[in-house]
Amino acid sequence: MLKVGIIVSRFNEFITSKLLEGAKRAFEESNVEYEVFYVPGAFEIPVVAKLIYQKFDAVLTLGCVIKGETYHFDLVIKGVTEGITKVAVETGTPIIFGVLAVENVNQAIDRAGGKYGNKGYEWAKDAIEMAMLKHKITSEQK
Ligand code: INI
Repeated sequence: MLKVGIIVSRFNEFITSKLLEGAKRAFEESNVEYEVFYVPGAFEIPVVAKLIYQKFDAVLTLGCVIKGETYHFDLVIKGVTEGITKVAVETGTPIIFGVLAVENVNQAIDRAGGKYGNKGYEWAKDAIEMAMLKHKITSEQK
C-alpha cells in the first residue's frame, strides 16, 4: 500500500483546508494511506518535507500564498519553491508542489473547490502517479 505524507500550511487555512479535503478524497478513492503534518506557513514546508520524506513514497505539500502589498509574497514563494525543489532532487523522493500562488482571494477560492475544481484533489493524483513511477524505476534498477 502506498503511503503519502501531506504537509499543510495553516496560513490561509480557509483555502488550505479545502485543498486538504480534496487530497484526502483522492487518496481514499485510491486506497492510499496518508498522514497529515501542519506547519504555520508555506515557508516552513521544505524543512518538514526533509524531516519526513524517508517515511513515505511521496510527499504532497499544500499551501496558499496570496499576493499582498509588500515583497513578502515573493520571498515566501521563492523560499518554498526552491526549498521543495531542493528536497525533491536531493532525496529522490517525489515532493508534489501544491502551493497556490495567486493575486487575490477569489483566484484561490476558484481553485479550492470552486469553478476550476479542487487542485488538492489533482495534486494528490499527481502524488500517486509519481509514487508509482518511483517504485517502477527503482524496482527495475540493477
Ligand atoms: N505564508 C503563506 O503560506 N501564505 C501567505 O500568503 C503568506 N503571506 O502572504 O505572508 C505566508 N507568510 C508566512 C510565511 O509562510 C512564514 O510562515 C513566516 O514568514 C514565518 O517563517
